[in-house]
Amino acid sequence: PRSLKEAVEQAIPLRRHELKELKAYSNMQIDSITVGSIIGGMRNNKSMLWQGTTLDPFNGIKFQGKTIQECQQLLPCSPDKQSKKTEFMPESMLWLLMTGEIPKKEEAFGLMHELSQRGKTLPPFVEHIIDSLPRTMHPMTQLAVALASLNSSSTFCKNYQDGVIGKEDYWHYIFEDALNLIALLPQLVGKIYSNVTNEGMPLGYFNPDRDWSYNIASLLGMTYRDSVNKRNLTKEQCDDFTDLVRLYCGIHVDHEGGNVSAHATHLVGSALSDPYLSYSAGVMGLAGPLHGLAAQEVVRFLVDMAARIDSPDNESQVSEYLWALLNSGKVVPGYGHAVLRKPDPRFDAMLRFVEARPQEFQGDRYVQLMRNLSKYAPKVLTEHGKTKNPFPNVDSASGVLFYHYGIHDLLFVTVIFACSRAIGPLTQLVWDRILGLPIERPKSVDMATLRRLVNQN
Ligand code: NMX
Ligand code: MLT
Repeated sequence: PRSLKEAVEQAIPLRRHELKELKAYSNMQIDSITVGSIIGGMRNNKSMLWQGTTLDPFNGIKFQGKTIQECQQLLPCSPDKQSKKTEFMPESMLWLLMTGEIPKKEEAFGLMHELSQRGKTLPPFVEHIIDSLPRTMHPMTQLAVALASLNSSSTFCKNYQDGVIGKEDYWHYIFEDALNLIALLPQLVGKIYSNVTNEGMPLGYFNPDRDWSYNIASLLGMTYRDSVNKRNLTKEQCDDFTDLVRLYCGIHVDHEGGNVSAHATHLVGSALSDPYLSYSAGVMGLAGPLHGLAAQEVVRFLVDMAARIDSPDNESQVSEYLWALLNSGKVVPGYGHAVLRKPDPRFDAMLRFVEARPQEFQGDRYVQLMRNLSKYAPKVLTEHGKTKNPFPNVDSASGVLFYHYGIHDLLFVTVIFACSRAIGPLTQLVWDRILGLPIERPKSVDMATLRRLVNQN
């Protein structure tokens, strides 16, 4: 079977040709910029080329034109799950985003093995750096530090500095670094998690014959091995947890280019900072409470609310809690979106995971509250009248499902988000260099200029 790199090489001529054709229209105006956009977070500006995913306000994300459900039908699952319908591997999604093609089973398995070979061992200096960080430091900060430190092993950085590569060939080295970074994530997050929760003692093992998500689950101590499975989960629950990681990491990869983590990665990469530095910047953006950190905030808020209400079914108590939160000037985490104007289809996909396991989740008060909230909160937010989108976003459901299986260190939830998010923005970074996109440098204006422009019109 073809390797991912061979498949990318086959896709290059067409994309380079398309870009060349588009360059002929460089002066054609296709959109206009409003004052509102300049002072309002550049909302709706079409100003970035992004190939892997697109986002429609009403229908949500598409991955190379495919909906989540189409991806669930088409993308290969892990080799150990062939007999049972289960979640696709994020490796298959990586292939789809990079090439625009659904991988054949053997191609996806080949990529799975390639990643596990690349990710077998964490460089000792990175282990030392993580060990030297205070255990109380936020795990997202630890991840960003560790990722940035890997810059010293960047093949792009080395070859660029040696001056031995031409612009056309940058992408080969960016590709190497991007794949190595993605491959090392299970070990990186396992190391951080064991430091934060287990005094640095490993919670599980890296298995080079298994898929990326299995290794994430294993290094979090969540696969079924009696010796390390301290949480008394059954084999089925452990397998379901691994499937949850596959689902979660499969659908959080990307959300077009404008979200903070993707945009930050792309922006920093446009200065030819290597993928480790670029994605470290993306992770730092993901660590903000209005972006990925909402995943952690949602669980904290559900746990707190559950302690203050009689039952998850008590709509008036839930509404009262929400109003108190809003009146104190806080946002309802997990609700609202800068682009979406309907419930997030990724949220629906997480709910389908719950609905497929009624016995498992029926007694979980927090999960029940999360589900009820998706009916109650839109009414309160609509009455509150500020948010343009009163519906649940992706972070509404995810953390509480990890919590259900025993990931109780809430600050850690966003780190699993960061594993997934590497896949989309790093794919784009490879394509940025294949297409030779320039350094990103938008123009800013001061208030006086803006006033002058307003008066001219
Ligand atoms: N709760 C309370 N107020 C909200 C909410 C919310 N969930 N969402 C938006 N608003 C407010 C917002 O703060 C703004 O108020 P003000 O005029 O006082 O500044 C007003 O509604 C208009 O905001 P929008 O234009 O609807 O939203 P915007 O595009 O600015 O922000 C989010 C999008 C996602 C940052 C915002 O909806 C939010 O803060 N949500 C809660 C945090 C969250 O769940 N973030 C995760 C997003 C997904 N992710 O993974 O990144
Ligand atoms: C994301 O997945 O990045 C979030 O939904 C935020 C966004 O799209 O802006």
